[in-house]
Amino acid sequence: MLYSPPRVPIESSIERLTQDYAIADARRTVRQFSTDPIPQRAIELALMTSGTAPSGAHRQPWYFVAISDHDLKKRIRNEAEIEERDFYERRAPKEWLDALAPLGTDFVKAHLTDAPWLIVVFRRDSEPGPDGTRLKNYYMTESVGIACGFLIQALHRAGFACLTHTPAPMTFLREICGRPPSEKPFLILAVGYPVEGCTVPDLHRKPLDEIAEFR
Ligand code: IYR
Repeated sequence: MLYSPPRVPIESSIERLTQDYAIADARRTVRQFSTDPIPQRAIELALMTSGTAPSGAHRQPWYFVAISDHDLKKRIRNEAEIEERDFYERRAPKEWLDALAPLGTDFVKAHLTDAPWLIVVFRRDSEPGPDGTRLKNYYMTESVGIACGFLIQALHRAGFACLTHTPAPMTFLREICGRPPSEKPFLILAVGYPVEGCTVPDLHRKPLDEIAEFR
């Protein structure tokens, strides 16, 4: 199939990239969410954008369970806090706890019930093939990671905040969401508006010359 999008004049490309960078640079991960609702249509549209990500052999190895039901969110919070308490109080090495100290995180995960939406992202190891066979997927982690990047940017551009949360282990999510063993929980994305008076750490982003070089 022919693909020939119109060529964008280079000055327009630079202008768009400059504007896009300013928008992206204004994004901050938020840990304190308002309970104000967001309509399902907004989440549907962001997920459609996420689903345009490139993937290994175009197998699209992602699946999203978007949850606004309070009881389900509460179950996820309860299970996550059990794991997180164990992490903070027993499993985490001192070096890791020191790295987290500036973020001020602990095992209490209020965002899991405050945020109007939790998007649980699953990584699919295989797809149904012909006659009951299974087709193996490829580069699942890379593909799902890219899809999550698309999703986070789409939500940010729409004016929503989010928090990527990866309780470990996350297997309880498969059961709560009723997903099959061929899917692995990848992350939980809490989505909403920052609570009034929300604060974020005063962070520094590495400048270009620390993250890239040109030869
Ligand atoms: N999953 C834990 C710990 C945690 C780990 C990293 I790396 C972070 O950037 C933030 C938290 C938690 O959610 O608290």
